[in-house]
Amino acid sequence: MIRILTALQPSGILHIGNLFGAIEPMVRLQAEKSENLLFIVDYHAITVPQDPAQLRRNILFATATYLAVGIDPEKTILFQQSRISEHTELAWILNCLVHMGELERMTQYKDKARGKGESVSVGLFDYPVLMAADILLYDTNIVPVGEDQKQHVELARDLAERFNSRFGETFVIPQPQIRKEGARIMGLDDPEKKMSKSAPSEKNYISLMDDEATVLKKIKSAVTDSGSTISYEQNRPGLANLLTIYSLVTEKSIDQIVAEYEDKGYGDFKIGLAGAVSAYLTPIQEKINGFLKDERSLLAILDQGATRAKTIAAKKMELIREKIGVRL
Ligand code: ATP
Ligand code: LTN
Repeated sequence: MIRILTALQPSGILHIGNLFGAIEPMVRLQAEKSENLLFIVDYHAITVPQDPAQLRRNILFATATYLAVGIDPEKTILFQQSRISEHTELAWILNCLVHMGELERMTQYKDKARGKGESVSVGLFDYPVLMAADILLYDTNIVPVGEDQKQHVELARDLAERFNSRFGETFVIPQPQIRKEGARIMGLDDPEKKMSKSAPSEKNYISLMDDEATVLKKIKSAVTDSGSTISYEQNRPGLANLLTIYSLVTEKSIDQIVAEYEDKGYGDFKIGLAGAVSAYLTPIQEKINGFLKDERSLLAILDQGATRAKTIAAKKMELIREKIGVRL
């Protein structure tokens, strides 16, 4: 059986980039005959300071969001990373295989460490190793992620190969799966960089919880270019990004949307797009709020997911301990 796995940080704000790059592909994959795992990487989240009460709320919010967008906890093992201690245990073993240089090369680390000098946390540096453990522990075949995480999945592959050649066949070599459309939704205020919740301005992203007025305001202020016609071209990155979003929320092709706006300008296009985004988000928001009202059910779903994940992880960890020689 093919195993598909992905994870997201419980960072409070989830934006449409996260939704289309990472969560939606998981919803679609539920139709396949595979075993699917989706989890909330709370131990990755603490690589930057977190307020404990807020972190707790964010974990529940993330759970509610996955359910709201169509994750079915019967078809997908939905759980919290910190509940399965094997993740951090395997990370330690992989720490003893990974090279400093490999981690120093990681783009995300370089971006996040910038300006922090010597006070950058070891957790931030080690983040990709915990991620490799997340993936390898479950003999994962496919890892659907956004483009920015490809380098981390490649490290997981390298570590799996290194472990296998040193200790004998143990890990499956995982494949990253990057969706073509939506793999990289760009920032509204800066279409050269990916949409990101840690962007300096809120105008960078559309949060899943943004109301209609906010969506309209953000889209109206989105950077485009000095042209006036609506067309999809590489050298018009702002407009191309908006067209991609339009296509994702309506499931219409970009050509179809371009045809609809043939005789219209940016003003009409942006109003149309804002309406389409809100029409897409409103039912999701209602569902999220509904799930959040019933905390006990959310906790029960996470409990059930943890039990299922633990069974797989504990068995694999036994084999790993045996391979490295600590199991007597
Ligand atoms: P930050 O920018 O603060 O690091 P983020 O917004 O990139 O956070 P993550 O929690 O790092 O969010 O990513 C969660 C998932 O969403 C990952 O699989 C990532 O590849 C995907 N993702 C993030 N941003 C985008 C984007 N702009 N377009 C498509 N996918 C994205
Ligand atoms: N680093 C990823 C989250 C993540 C992940 C994983 C994704 C942690 N462990 C395992 C896929 C598989 C991120 O920030 N998006």
